[in-house]
Amino acid sequence: MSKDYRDMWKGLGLNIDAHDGLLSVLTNAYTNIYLSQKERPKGMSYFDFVISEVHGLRIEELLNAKAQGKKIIGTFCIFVPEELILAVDGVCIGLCSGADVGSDSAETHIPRNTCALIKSFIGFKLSGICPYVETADLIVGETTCDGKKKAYEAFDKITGKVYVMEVPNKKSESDMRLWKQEIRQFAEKLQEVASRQITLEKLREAVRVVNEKRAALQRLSKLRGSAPAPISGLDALLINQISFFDDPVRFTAKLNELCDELELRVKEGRGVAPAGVPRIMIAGSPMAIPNWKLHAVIEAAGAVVVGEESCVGERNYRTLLDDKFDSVDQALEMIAERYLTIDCACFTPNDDRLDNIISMAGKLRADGVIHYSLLFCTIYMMESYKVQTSLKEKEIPFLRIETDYSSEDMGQLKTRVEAFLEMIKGA
Ligand code: BJ8
Repeated sequence: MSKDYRDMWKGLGLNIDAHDGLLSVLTNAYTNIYLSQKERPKGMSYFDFVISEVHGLRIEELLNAKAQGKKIIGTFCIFVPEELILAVDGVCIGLCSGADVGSDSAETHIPRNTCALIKSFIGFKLSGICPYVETADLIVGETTCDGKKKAYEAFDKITGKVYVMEVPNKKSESDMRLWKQEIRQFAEKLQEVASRQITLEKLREAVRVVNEKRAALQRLSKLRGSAPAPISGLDALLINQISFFDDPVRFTAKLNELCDELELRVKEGRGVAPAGVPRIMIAGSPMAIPNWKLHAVIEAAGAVVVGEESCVGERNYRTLLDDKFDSVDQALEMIAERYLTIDCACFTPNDDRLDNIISMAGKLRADGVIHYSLLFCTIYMMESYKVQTSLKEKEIPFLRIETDYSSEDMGQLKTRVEAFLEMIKGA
Protein backbone atom coordinates (compact mmCIF):
# COMPACT_ATOMS: atom_id res chain seq x y z
CA MET A 1 0.00 0.00 0.00
CA SER A 2 1.31 3.44 -0.91
CA LYS A 3 0.75 4.94 2.55
CA ASP A 4 -0.55 4.32 6.04
CA TYR A 5 -4.36 4.37 6.00
CA ARG A 6 -4.94 3.43 9.64
CA ASP A 7 -6.56 6.72 10.57
CA MET A 8 -8.97 6.38 7.65
CA TRP A 9 -9.90 2.83 8.70
CA LYS A 10 -10.32 3.88 12.33
CA GLY A 11 -12.56 6.72 11.17
CA LEU A 12 -14.74 4.17 9.39
CA GLY A 13 -15.02 2.17 12.60
CA LEU A 14 -13.11 -0.88 11.35
CA ASN A 15 -11.70 -3.45 13.74
CA ILE A 16 -8.05 -2.66 13.05
CA ASP A 17 -6.55 -5.93 14.33
CA ALA A 18 -9.01 -8.09 12.40
CA HIS A 19 -8.54 -5.88 9.34
CA ASP A 20 -4.73 -6.23 9.56
CA GLY A 21 -5.23 -9.99 9.69
CA LEU A 22 -7.41 -9.94 6.58
CA LEU A 23 -4.94 -7.82 4.62
CA SER A 24 -2.05 -10.07 5.51
CA VAL A 25 -3.95 -13.22 4.43
CA LEU A 26 -4.99 -11.48 1.19
CA THR A 27 -1.47 -10.29 0.43
CA ASN A 28 -0.07 -13.79 0.93
CA ALA A 29 -2.77 -15.38 -1.21
CA TYR A 30 -2.26 -12.81 -3.96
CA THR A 31 1.51 -13.27 -3.95
CA ASN A 32 1.22 -17.06 -4.11
CA ILE A 33 -1.59 -17.28 -6.63
CA TYR A 34 -1.13 -14.22 -8.85
CA LEU A 35 2.40 -12.92 -8.69
CA SER A 36 3.87 -16.39 -9.19
CA GLN A 37 2.25 -16.75 -12.63
CA LYS A 38 4.49 -16.88 -15.70
CA GLU A 39 4.12 -14.87 -18.93
CA ARG A 40 1.76 -12.30 -17.44
CA PRO A 41 0.93 -9.40 -19.73
CA LYS A 42 2.57 -6.12 -18.70
CA GLY A 43 -0.85 -4.47 -18.58
CA MET A 44 -1.71 -6.55 -15.50
CA SER A 45 0.48 -4.22 -13.44
CA TYR A 46 -2.44 -1.74 -13.21
CA PHE A 47 -4.76 -4.44 -11.87
CA ASP A 48 -2.08 -5.59 -9.39
CA PHE A 49 -1.90 -1.98 -8.23
CA VAL A 50 -5.68 -1.80 -7.81
CA ILE A 51 -5.59 -4.90 -5.61
CA SER A 52 -2.71 -3.55 -3.55
CA GLU A 53 -4.84 -0.43 -2.90
CA VAL A 54 -8.22 -2.14 -2.62
CA HIS A 55 -8.68 -1.01 1.00
CA GLY A 56 -6.46 2.05 0.62
CA LEU A 57 -6.51 4.44 -2.30
CA ARG A 58 -9.91 3.27 -3.62
CA ILE A 59 -11.54 3.90 -0.24
CA GLU A 60 -9.86 7.29 -0.08
CA GLU A 61 -11.32 8.04 -3.53
CA LEU A 62 -14.77 7.05 -2.30
CA LEU A 63 -14.45 9.28 0.76
CA ASN A 64 -13.36 12.15 -1.48
CA ALA A 65 -16.38 11.53 -3.70
CA LYS A 66 -18.61 11.64 -0.62
CA ALA A 67 -17.01 14.91 0.44
CA GLN A 68 -18.11 16.29 -2.95
CA GLY A 69 -21.68 15.25 -2.19
CA LYS A 70 -21.67 12.04 -4.24
CA LYS A 71 -23.37 8.93 -2.88
CA ILE A 72 -21.81 5.48 -2.67
CA ILE A 73 -24.21 2.70 -3.63
CA GLY A 74 -23.26 -0.87 -2.67
CA THR A 75 -24.63 -3.82 -4.64
CA PHE A 76 -24.48 -7.62 -4.71
CA CYS A 77 -26.10 -8.44 -8.01
CA ILE A 78 -25.89 -7.55 -11.69
CA PHE A 79 -29.63 -6.81 -11.72
CA VAL A 80 -28.92 -3.45 -10.11
CA PRO A 81 -28.46 -1.01 -13.01
CA GLU A 82 -25.16 0.85 -12.68
CA GLU A 83 -26.44 3.33 -15.32
CA LEU A 84 -29.01 4.72 -12.89
CA ILE A 85 -26.46 5.08 -10.11
CA LEU A 86 -24.10 7.00 -12.39
CA ALA A 87 -26.99 9.15 -13.59
CA VAL A 88 -27.35 10.60 -10.07
CA ASP A 89 -23.56 11.14 -9.93
CA GLY A 90 -23.30 8.13 -7.62
CA VAL A 91 -20.54 5.54 -7.38
CA CYS A 92 -21.52 1.88 -7.82
CA ILE A 93 -19.56 -0.60 -5.74
CA GLY A 94 -19.90 -4.38 -5.72
CA LEU A 95 -19.55 -5.31 -2.05
CA CYS A 96 -17.12 -7.85 -0.56
CA SER A 97 -18.50 -11.38 -0.47
CA GLY A 98 -15.80 -13.75 -1.70
CA ALA A 99 -13.86 -14.76 1.42
CA ASP A 100 -14.46 -17.10 4.32
CA VAL A 101 -14.72 -14.38 6.96
CA GLY A 102 -16.73 -14.18 10.17
CA SER A 103 -18.80 -17.33 9.46
CA ASP A 104 -19.37 -18.01 13.16
CA SER A 105 -20.78 -14.53 13.75
CA ALA A 106 -22.81 -14.73 10.53
CA GLU A 107 -24.38 -17.94 11.79
CA THR A 108 -25.93 -16.05 14.69
CA HIS A 109 -28.13 -14.29 12.08
CA ILE A 110 -28.56 -16.84 9.29
CA PRO A 111 -28.55 -20.65 9.10
CA ARG A 112 -25.36 -22.66 8.86
CA ASN A 113 -26.53 -24.17 5.57
CA THR A 114 -26.36 -20.88 3.69
CA CYS A 115 -24.13 -20.28 0.67
CA ALA A 116 -20.65 -18.91 1.34
CA LEU A 117 -21.36 -15.69 -0.58
CA ILE A 118 -24.19 -14.67 1.74
CA LYS A 119 -22.32 -15.78 4.86
CA SER A 120 -19.36 -13.77 3.67
CA PHE A 121 -21.12 -10.41 3.30
CA ILE A 122 -22.72 -10.77 6.70
CA GLY A 123 -19.44 -12.03 8.18
CA PHE A 124 -17.46 -9.12 6.68
CA LYS A 125 -19.78 -6.58 8.27
CA LEU A 126 -19.97 -8.29 11.66
CA SER A 127 -16.17 -8.62 11.80
CA GLY A 128 -15.77 -4.89 11.09
CA ILE A 129 -13.34 -5.40 8.22
CA CYS A 130 -15.16 -4.12 5.13
CA PRO A 131 -14.49 -0.41 4.46
CA TYR A 132 -16.87 -0.53 1.47
CA VAL A 133 -19.92 -1.40 3.59
CA GLU A 134 -19.00 1.36 6.01
CA THR A 135 -18.58 3.88 3.17
CA ALA A 136 -21.82 2.98 1.41
CA ASP A 137 -24.79 5.36 1.72
CA LEU A 138 -27.21 2.77 0.39
CA ILE A 139 -26.94 -1.01 -0.07
CA VAL A 140 -29.15 -2.47 -2.77
CA GLY A 141 -30.38 -6.01 -2.38
CA GLU A 142 -32.64 -7.97 -4.69
CA THR A 143 -35.13 -10.83 -4.51
CA THR A 144 -33.19 -13.30 -6.63
CA CYS A 145 -32.54 -16.46 -4.61
CA ASP A 146 -34.32 -17.23 -1.32
CA GLY A 147 -31.08 -17.04 0.64
CA LYS A 148 -30.28 -13.49 -0.41
CA LYS A 149 -33.87 -12.33 -0.16
CA LYS A 150 -34.09 -13.32 3.50
CA ALA A 151 -30.48 -12.46 4.37
CA TYR A 152 -31.12 -8.83 3.35
CA GLU A 153 -33.60 -8.57 6.24
CA ALA A 154 -30.79 -9.51 8.64
CA PHE A 155 -28.34 -7.29 6.78
CA ASP A 156 -30.66 -4.31 7.05
CA LYS A 157 -30.94 -4.89 10.77
CA ILE A 158 -27.15 -4.83 11.06
CA THR A 159 -26.43 -1.95 8.66
CA GLY A 160 -29.70 0.03 8.45
CA LYS A 161 -28.90 0.83 4.80
CA VAL A 162 -30.60 -1.87 2.73
CA TYR A 163 -33.08 -1.22 -0.09
CA VAL A 164 -34.44 -4.29 -1.90
CA MET A 165 -35.46 -4.46 -5.57
CA GLU A 166 -37.99 -7.10 -6.52
CA VAL A 167 -36.65 -9.24 -9.36
CA PRO A 168 -39.38 -11.45 -10.84
CA ASN A 169 -38.75 -15.18 -11.22
CA LYS A 170 -40.37 -15.48 -14.66
CA LYS A 171 -40.20 -13.38 -17.81
CA SER A 172 -43.84 -13.03 -18.88
CA GLU A 173 -45.49 -9.72 -19.79
CA SER A 174 -46.77 -9.25 -16.25
CA ASP A 175 -43.29 -9.93 -14.87
CA MET A 176 -41.91 -7.29 -17.22
CA ARG A 177 -44.53 -4.83 -15.98
CA LEU A 178 -43.50 -5.49 -12.40
CA TRP A 179 -39.82 -5.14 -13.26
CA LYS A 180 -40.36 -1.85 -15.10
CA GLN A 181 -42.13 -0.56 -12.02
CA GLU A 182 -39.21 -1.70 -9.85
CA ILE A 183 -36.77 0.14 -12.11
CA ARG A 184 -38.85 3.32 -11.85
CA GLN A 185 -39.03 3.01 -8.06
CA PHE A 186 -35.30 2.44 -7.85
CA ALA A 187 -34.69 5.56 -9.96
CA GLU A 188 -36.89 7.51 -7.53
CA LYS A 189 -35.06 6.08 -4.52
CA LEU A 190 -31.70 7.05 -6.00
CA GLN A 191 -32.90 10.59 -6.74
CA GLU A 192 -34.09 10.90 -3.17
CA VAL A 193 -30.84 9.53 -1.64
CA ALA A 194 -28.62 11.62 -3.92
CA SER A 195 -30.86 14.70 -3.91
CA ARG A 196 -30.32 14.91 -7.68
CA GLN A 197 -32.57 14.51 -10.67
CA ILE A 198 -31.97 11.96 -13.40
CA THR A 199 -31.85 13.98 -16.60
CA LEU A 200 -31.73 12.72 -20.16
CA GLU A 201 -28.23 14.13 -20.56
CA LYS A 202 -26.94 12.42 -17.39
CA LEU A 203 -28.54 9.14 -18.39
CA ARG A 204 -27.02 9.25 -21.89
CA GLU A 205 -23.58 9.80 -20.39
CA ALA A 206 -24.09 7.02 -17.82
CA VAL A 207 -25.20 4.57 -20.52
CA ARG A 208 -22.17 5.48 -22.63
CA VAL A 209 -19.78 4.85 -19.69
CA VAL A 210 -21.32 1.49 -18.77
CA ASN A 211 -21.60 0.34 -22.40
CA GLU A 212 -17.93 1.17 -22.97
CA LYS A 213 -16.95 -0.79 -19.87
CA ARG A 214 -18.98 -3.79 -21.03
CA ALA A 215 -17.59 -3.51 -24.56
CA ALA A 216 -14.03 -3.63 -23.16
CA LEU A 217 -14.94 -6.74 -21.15
CA GLN A 218 -16.42 -8.28 -24.31
CA ARG A 219 -13.17 -7.50 -26.11
CA LEU A 220 -11.19 -9.32 -23.42
CA SER A 221 -13.55 -12.28 -23.63
CA LYS A 222 -13.14 -12.49 -27.40
CA LEU A 223 -9.34 -12.43 -27.12
CA ARG A 224 -9.50 -15.35 -24.68
CA GLY A 225 -11.04 -17.36 -27.51
CA SER A 226 -7.66 -17.33 -29.30
CA ALA A 227 -5.36 -20.33 -29.17
CA PRO A 228 -3.02 -20.24 -27.38
CA ALA A 229 -4.90 -18.16 -24.80
CA PRO A 230 -3.09 -14.81 -24.41
CA ILE A 231 -4.04 -14.34 -20.74
CA SER A 232 -4.60 -16.70 -17.82
CA GLY A 233 -8.07 -17.38 -16.49
CA LEU A 234 -6.89 -16.16 -13.09
CA ASP A 235 -5.94 -12.75 -14.51
CA ALA A 236 -9.13 -12.45 -16.55
CA LEU A 237 -11.20 -13.38 -13.49
CA LEU A 238 -9.42 -10.71 -11.46
CA ILE A 239 -10.20 -8.08 -14.11
CA ASN A 240 -13.86 -9.04 -14.02
CA GLN A 241 -13.88 -8.83 -10.23
CA ILE A 242 -12.22 -5.40 -10.31
CA SER A 243 -14.82 -4.17 -12.84
CA PHE A 244 -17.30 -4.10 -9.95
CA PHE A 245 -15.51 -1.55 -7.79
CA ASP A 246 -12.99 0.42 -9.82
CA ASP A 247 -13.73 3.80 -11.38
CA PRO A 248 -15.49 2.73 -14.62
CA VAL A 249 -13.83 5.22 -16.99
CA ARG A 250 -10.31 4.53 -15.74
CA PHE A 251 -11.00 0.78 -15.67
CA THR A 252 -12.16 0.80 -19.29
CA ALA A 253 -9.09 2.73 -20.47
CA LYS A 254 -6.73 0.35 -18.65
CA LEU A 255 -8.54 -2.74 -19.88
CA ASN A 256 -8.43 -1.49 -23.47
CA GLU A 257 -4.67 -0.90 -23.11
CA LEU A 258 -4.30 -4.46 -21.87
CA CYS A 259 -6.41 -5.74 -24.79
CA ASP A 260 -4.10 -3.91 -27.24
CA GLU A 261 -1.21 -5.86 -25.72
CA LEU A 262 -3.15 -9.12 -25.91
CA GLU A 263 -3.98 -8.48 -29.57
CA LEU A 264 -0.28 -8.25 -30.25
CA ARG A 265 0.29 -11.50 -28.40
CA VAL A 266 -2.39 -13.19 -30.46
CA LYS A 267 -0.79 -11.93 -33.69
CA GLU A 268 2.58 -13.30 -32.58
CA GLY A 269 1.00 -16.57 -31.42
CA ARG A 270 2.19 -16.00 -27.85
CA GLY A 271 0.16 -17.46 -25.00
CA VAL A 272 0.25 -17.96 -21.25
CA ALA A 273 0.31 -21.71 -21.70
CA PRO A 274 1.45 -23.84 -24.62
CA ALA A 275 -1.07 -24.40 -27.41
CA GLY A 276 -2.78 -27.73 -26.89
CA VAL A 277 -3.30 -27.55 -23.11
CA PRO A 278 -6.94 -28.20 -22.17
CA ARG A 279 -9.13 -25.10 -22.43
CA ILE A 280 -11.76 -25.00 -19.70
CA MET A 281 -14.85 -22.87 -19.43
CA ILE A 282 -16.54 -22.35 -16.06
CA ALA A 283 -20.30 -21.96 -15.70
CA GLY A 284 -22.38 -21.25 -12.62
CA SER A 285 -22.36 -19.25 -9.39
CA PRO A 286 -20.49 -15.94 -9.29
CA MET A 287 -16.91 -15.79 -7.97
CA ALA A 288 -16.74 -12.64 -5.90
CA ILE A 289 -13.34 -11.20 -5.01
CA PRO A 290 -11.11 -12.79 -3.55
CA ASN A 291 -12.54 -16.15 -4.58
CA TRP A 292 -9.84 -17.50 -6.93
CA LYS A 293 -10.00 -21.08 -5.67
CA LEU A 294 -11.23 -23.08 -8.66
CA HIS A 295 -9.24 -21.15 -11.29
CA ALA A 296 -6.10 -21.65 -9.19
CA VAL A 297 -6.69 -25.41 -8.99
CA ILE A 298 -7.43 -25.75 -12.73
CA GLU A 299 -4.48 -23.68 -13.91
CA ALA A 300 -2.07 -25.30 -11.43
CA ALA A 301 -3.11 -28.61 -13.01
CA GLY A 302 -1.83 -27.39 -16.38
CA ALA A 303 -5.06 -26.23 -18.09
CA VAL A 304 -6.15 -22.72 -18.94
CA VAL A 305 -9.53 -21.21 -18.06
CA VAL A 306 -10.85 -19.40 -21.15
CA GLY A 307 -14.16 -18.02 -19.91
CA GLU A 308 -16.69 -17.67 -17.11
CA GLU A 309 -20.40 -18.12 -17.77
CA SER A 310 -21.13 -16.30 -14.58
CA CYS A 311 -22.16 -12.91 -13.23
CA VAL A 312 -18.50 -12.20 -12.58
CA GLY A 313 -18.00 -12.84 -16.27
CA GLU A 314 -20.07 -13.10 -19.43
CA ARG A 315 -23.52 -12.73 -17.82
CA ASN A 316 -22.56 -9.25 -16.68
CA TYR A 317 -21.43 -7.87 -20.04
CA ARG A 318 -23.09 -10.04 -22.69
CA THR A 319 -25.63 -7.38 -23.66
CA LEU A 320 -25.06 -3.66 -24.15
CA LEU A 321 -27.86 -1.21 -23.51
CA ASP A 322 -29.58 0.28 -26.54
CA ASP A 323 -28.74 3.98 -26.28
CA LYS A 324 -31.37 5.24 -28.74
CA PHE A 325 -33.77 6.79 -26.26
CA ASP A 326 -35.29 10.27 -26.36
CA SER A 327 -36.68 10.62 -22.85
CA VAL A 328 -35.88 9.48 -19.34
CA ASP A 329 -39.08 7.38 -19.34
CA GLN A 330 -38.10 5.60 -22.52
CA ALA A 331 -34.60 5.00 -21.14
CA LEU A 332 -36.04 3.44 -17.96
CA GLU A 333 -38.12 1.06 -20.12
CA MET A 334 -35.06 0.09 -22.14
CA ILE A 335 -33.00 -0.42 -18.98
CA ALA A 336 -35.70 -2.75 -17.62
CA GLU A 337 -35.76 -4.70 -20.90
CA ARG A 338 -31.99 -5.05 -21.05
CA TYR A 339 -31.71 -6.28 -17.47
CA LEU A 340 -34.50 -8.81 -17.84
CA THR A 341 -32.45 -10.58 -20.52
CA ILE A 342 -30.08 -11.73 -17.74
CA ASP A 343 -30.16 -15.53 -17.58
CA CYS A 344 -29.71 -16.02 -13.83
CA ALA A 345 -30.76 -19.42 -12.52
CA CYS A 346 -33.35 -17.66 -10.33
CA PHE A 347 -35.67 -17.67 -13.40
CA THR A 348 -37.99 -20.44 -14.42
CA PRO A 349 -37.77 -21.57 -17.11
CA ASN A 350 -34.25 -20.45 -17.94
CA ASP A 351 -33.48 -22.24 -21.19
CA ASP A 352 -31.70 -19.23 -22.72
CA ARG A 353 -28.86 -19.98 -20.34
CA LEU A 354 -28.38 -23.44 -21.87
CA ASP A 355 -28.11 -21.94 -25.36
CA ASN A 356 -25.74 -19.27 -24.11
CA ILE A 357 -23.46 -21.87 -22.51
CA ILE A 358 -23.26 -23.92 -25.70
CA SER A 359 -22.62 -20.87 -27.84
CA MET A 360 -19.97 -19.56 -25.45
CA ALA A 361 -18.17 -22.91 -25.28
CA GLY A 362 -18.01 -22.88 -29.08
CA LYS A 363 -16.69 -19.32 -29.37
CA LEU A 364 -14.06 -19.90 -26.70
CA ARG A 365 -13.04 -23.26 -28.22
CA ALA A 366 -13.51 -24.84 -24.80
CA ASP A 367 -12.49 -28.49 -24.49
CA GLY A 368 -14.68 -28.94 -21.43
CA VAL A 369 -17.07 -27.14 -19.09
CA ILE A 370 -16.86 -27.20 -15.31
CA HIS A 371 -20.14 -26.27 -13.66
CA TYR A 372 -19.35 -24.51 -10.41
CA SER A 373 -21.95 -24.07 -7.67
CA LEU A 374 -21.41 -22.72 -4.24
CA LEU A 375 -22.61 -25.26 -1.68
CA PHE A 376 -26.26 -24.55 -0.77
CA CYS A 377 -26.75 -22.47 -3.93
CA THR A 378 -29.81 -24.50 -4.83
CA ILE A 379 -30.72 -22.70 -8.05
CA TYR A 380 -27.37 -23.26 -9.75
CA MET A 381 -27.00 -26.77 -8.32
CA MET A 382 -30.45 -27.64 -9.71
CA GLU A 383 -29.74 -26.12 -13.09
CA SER A 384 -26.42 -27.95 -13.45
CA TYR A 385 -28.34 -31.12 -14.40
CA LYS A 386 -29.93 -29.41 -17.39
CA VAL A 387 -26.57 -27.94 -18.35
CA GLN A 388 -25.04 -31.41 -18.19
CA THR A 389 -27.73 -32.83 -20.48
CA SER A 390 -27.35 -30.09 -23.10
CA LEU A 391 -23.57 -30.38 -23.11
CA LYS A 392 -23.80 -34.15 -23.40
CA GLU A 393 -25.92 -33.75 -26.52
CA LYS A 394 -23.10 -31.66 -28.02
CA GLU A 395 -20.48 -34.12 -26.74
CA ILE A 396 -18.78 -31.45 -24.64
CA PRO A 397 -17.06 -32.92 -21.55
CA PHE A 398 -18.65 -31.79 -18.28
CA LEU A 399 -17.70 -31.79 -14.60
CA ARG A 400 -19.91 -30.65 -11.71
CA ILE A 401 -18.20 -29.02 -8.71
CA GLU A 402 -19.89 -27.91 -5.51
CA THR A 403 -17.67 -26.13 -3.06
CA ASP A 404 -17.35 -23.16 -0.71
CA TYR A 405 -14.60 -20.70 0.23
CA SER A 406 -12.72 -22.95 2.65
CA SER A 407 -9.52 -24.75 1.69
CA GLU A 408 -10.61 -28.02 3.28
CA ASP A 409 -11.59 -29.68 0.01
CA MET A 410 -8.60 -28.47 -2.04
CA GLY A 411 -7.07 -31.97 -2.22
CA GLN A 412 -10.31 -33.51 -3.40
CA LEU A 413 -10.91 -30.70 -5.92
CA LYS A 414 -7.42 -31.12 -7.31
CA THR A 415 -7.93 -34.87 -7.80
CA ARG A 416 -11.27 -34.39 -9.55
CA VAL A 417 -10.00 -31.61 -11.81
CA GLU A 418 -6.87 -33.57 -12.74
CA ALA A 419 -8.96 -36.64 -13.59
CA PHE A 420 -11.24 -34.46 -15.74
CA LEU A 421 -8.26 -32.99 -17.60
CA GLU A 422 -6.82 -36.46 -18.18
CA MET A 423 -10.16 -37.54 -19.61
CA ILE A 424 -10.14 -34.54 -21.99
CA LYS A 425 -6.56 -35.21 -23.09
CA GLY A 426 -7.37 -38.86 -23.74
CA ALA A 427 -10.51 -38.09 -25.76
S1 BJ8 B 1 -27.87 -12.43 -11.28
S2 BJ8 B 1 -26.28 -15.32 -9.86
S3 BJ8 B 1 -25.41 -11.99 -8.89
S4 BJ8 B 1 -28.54 -13.48 -8.00
S5 BJ8 B 1 -24.44 -18.04 -4.87
S6 BJ8 B 1 -26.47 -15.70 -3.16
S7 BJ8 B 1 -27.66 -17.26 -6.18
S8 BJ8 B 1 -27.35 -19.08 -3.12
S9 BJ8 B 1 -25.32 -14.62 -6.37
FE1 BJ8 B 1 -26.38 -13.93 -8.15
FE2 BJ8 B 1 -27.60 -11.82 -9.18
FE3 BJ8 B 1 -28.23 -14.25 -10.04
FE4 BJ8 B 1 -25.92 -13.21 -10.64
FE5 BJ8 B 1 -28.01 -17.08 -3.95
FE6 BJ8 B 1 -26.48 -18.86 -5.18
FE7 BJ8 B 1 -25.60 -17.72 -2.98
FE8 BJ8 B 1 -25.91 -16.32 -5.27
